[in-house]
Amino acid sequence: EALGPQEYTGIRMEVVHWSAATAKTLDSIPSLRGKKVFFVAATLRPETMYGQTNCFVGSAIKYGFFAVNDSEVYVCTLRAARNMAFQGVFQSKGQVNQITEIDGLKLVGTKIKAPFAIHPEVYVLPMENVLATKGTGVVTCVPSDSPDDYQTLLDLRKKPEFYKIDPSWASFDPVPVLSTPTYGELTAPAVVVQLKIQSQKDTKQLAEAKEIVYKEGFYGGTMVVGEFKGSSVQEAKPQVRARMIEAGLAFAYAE
Ligand code: A2H
Repeated sequence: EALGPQEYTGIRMEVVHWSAATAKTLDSIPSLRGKKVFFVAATLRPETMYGQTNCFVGSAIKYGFFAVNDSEVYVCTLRAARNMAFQGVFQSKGQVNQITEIDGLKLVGTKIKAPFAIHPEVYVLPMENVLATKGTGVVTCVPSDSPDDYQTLLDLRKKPEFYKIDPSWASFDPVPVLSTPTYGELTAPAVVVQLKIQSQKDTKQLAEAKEIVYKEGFYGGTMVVGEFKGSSVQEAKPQVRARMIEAGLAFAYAE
């Protein structure tokens, strides 16, 4: 774990269409009518957002709906909302205004916008290793550059009934975002194969894969998409982050 504060980027992923289970629950909450609702994903890799294929939540995690101002609502853990309140993210300074709470499992199947992504709208899916104690409890899935994300996507495709998902929700393929000297354009899938990882339960090998992929990408990677195509990942990272924030698609979030 890092010693200093982690500087995340909070990605605002607007809901396009609710899962049936959530739509039913939200129907009875008049204060949500006409509001824009956003899942907020916390990422350390804003430059990879071009490659989102899904968004992950933890099935057993509780998610709150928090009023940002008169027109917007954020979906994340209560823990993250408290941090956001301290960081001035909400209009009601320092205060958390929770409208309702819902189980992660029910959110699965919701369709949301994926800012900057080649796939502009993606689905919310379950991931077993989402921690309630880190970030917002919402994770963007970037299978090209995150071994955890890639393996989870493979698991979901292999066993859609077990995970209670419609196979079409996991049908977007990894999108090349950056090229690395050793592995080419799909670094995470290559390393998952190299380390013979079989499932998202292989947490030890996945931690090793994450280390390899991160080092390759951050120190040797070159962007292959977006405004900073051709730039090194190190150069692109703060610039993509700034662009997303300028466009109102993201905000700074630390913990
Ligand atoms: B990263 P750190 Cl492409 N539970 O974003 C589990 N994982 C979480 C999480 C939670 N509650 N909240 C955030 N994360 C993930 C992109 C990415 C990330 C890529 C490559 C590596 C990578 C797309 N997923 O992270 O423990 C998020 O995934 C590798 C470290 O604070 C976030 O950044 O270092 C990262 O873990 C934060 O983990």
